[in-house]
Amino acid sequence: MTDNARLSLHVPEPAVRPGGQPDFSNVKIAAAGAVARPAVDVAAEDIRDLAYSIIRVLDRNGEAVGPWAGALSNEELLTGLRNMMTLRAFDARMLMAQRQGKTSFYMQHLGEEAVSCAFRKALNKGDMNFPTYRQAGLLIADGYPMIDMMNQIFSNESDPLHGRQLPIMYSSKEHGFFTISGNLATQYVQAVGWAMASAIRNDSKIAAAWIGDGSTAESDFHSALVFASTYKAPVILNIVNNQWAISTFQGIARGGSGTFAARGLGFGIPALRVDGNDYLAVYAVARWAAERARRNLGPTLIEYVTYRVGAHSTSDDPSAYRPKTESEAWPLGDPVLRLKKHLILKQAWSEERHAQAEAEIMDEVIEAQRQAEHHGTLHAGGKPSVRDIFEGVYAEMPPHIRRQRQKAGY
Ligand SMILES: Cc1ncc(C[n+]2csc(CCOP(=O)(O)OP(=O)(O)O)c2C)c(N)n1
Ligand SMILES: [Mg+2]
Repeated sequence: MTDNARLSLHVPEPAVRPGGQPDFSNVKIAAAGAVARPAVDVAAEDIRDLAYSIIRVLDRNGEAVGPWAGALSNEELLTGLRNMMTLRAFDARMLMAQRQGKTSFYMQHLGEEAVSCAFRKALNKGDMNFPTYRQAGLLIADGYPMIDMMNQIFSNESDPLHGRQLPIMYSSKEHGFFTISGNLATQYVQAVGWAMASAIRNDSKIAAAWIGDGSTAESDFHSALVFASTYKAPVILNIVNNQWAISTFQGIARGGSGTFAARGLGFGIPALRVDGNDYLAVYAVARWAAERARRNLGPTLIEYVTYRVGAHSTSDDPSAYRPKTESEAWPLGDPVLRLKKHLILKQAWSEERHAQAEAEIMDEVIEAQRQAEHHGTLHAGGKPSVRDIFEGVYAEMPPHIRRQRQKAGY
């Protein structure tokens, strides 16, 4: 007979709680330029280390260094900076609009702007994103009109989705932005299925799946990886690790795995970790993965290491579960300030031009908001017709819905 241990569950705990000193000593950060850039047809097992390191291009001085640097011109970087600044200004105005009761709900991207803005650049027209609620940068960077986003947020008479979706759950086939599903992780199975369909048709279009750190605990995440790896689907599997899932810290969903990227290795999927606050690194890695998919080399898993600076949503108060100063201690800095510093160093930008651009962008956002509000907000002005509830959902309307429609008088 052996002595049995007293059993107990291991429940991971964040390093600090409100009132404590923020501590990110657990986040091991590689020096910018230190991680190799393998050929796109590399085998997953030959780049295992890339799932545990962090690919970075911008160093502390704002210089772009190493094998992942040099992929973008100054002009492209200036556009990238403008996109991120636009997303930030858009967020600030919509957060305020929610506080003013013009919409019931909003979710911002503060600190995570580089992920979606830089990623969009790696895709072509016709490729399809399956995004969550924290990738509006995909739309902004693709030139989707802000007024249409606002009309959707206000659920007004010009809402492109006619009030049938929650605020911020945008949809645009033309801009490669699949209708956002509130049920997290469904994006993964849908994206892999879409990519498989593209390959079955011998098409050239690729898909991108999006998920947050917390949502990787959903079984859909794992099912999607089985199909993606078995059939070598042309898909980019994105995990945005912003350290938090509402009030749950990333350690809960990560479990015993060293990193989220490392989850890909068990499936034989090449997996990379990238500095999510580094516009240049995000773009370089996304393009690498897109090239693999386009060359029919199969899926790539990318973990973006970033930090959710703001609240989860307008219904959340992070001071209840993390130190107030935690975002200031985040070691990877701010994506807008880092790209700005880089462009100033290259003499392609200046403090004055930045301040001027900030003012111009805010004017554009305010003007779009003025026009959107003209079409109505949550409690004022034009609304979608009740008839719209019944349209565009079923190819053939079931009898019970038809009866409801008749009862409603439409
Ligand atoms: C399947 C499912 N379970 C639970 C929720 C409720 N929920 C909404 S957001 C969220 C946290 C998600 O965190 P994460 O995946 O890290 O994404 P983040 O919000 O940090 O971008 C949860 C649990 C949901 N929307 N869908
Ligand atoms: Mg998260």
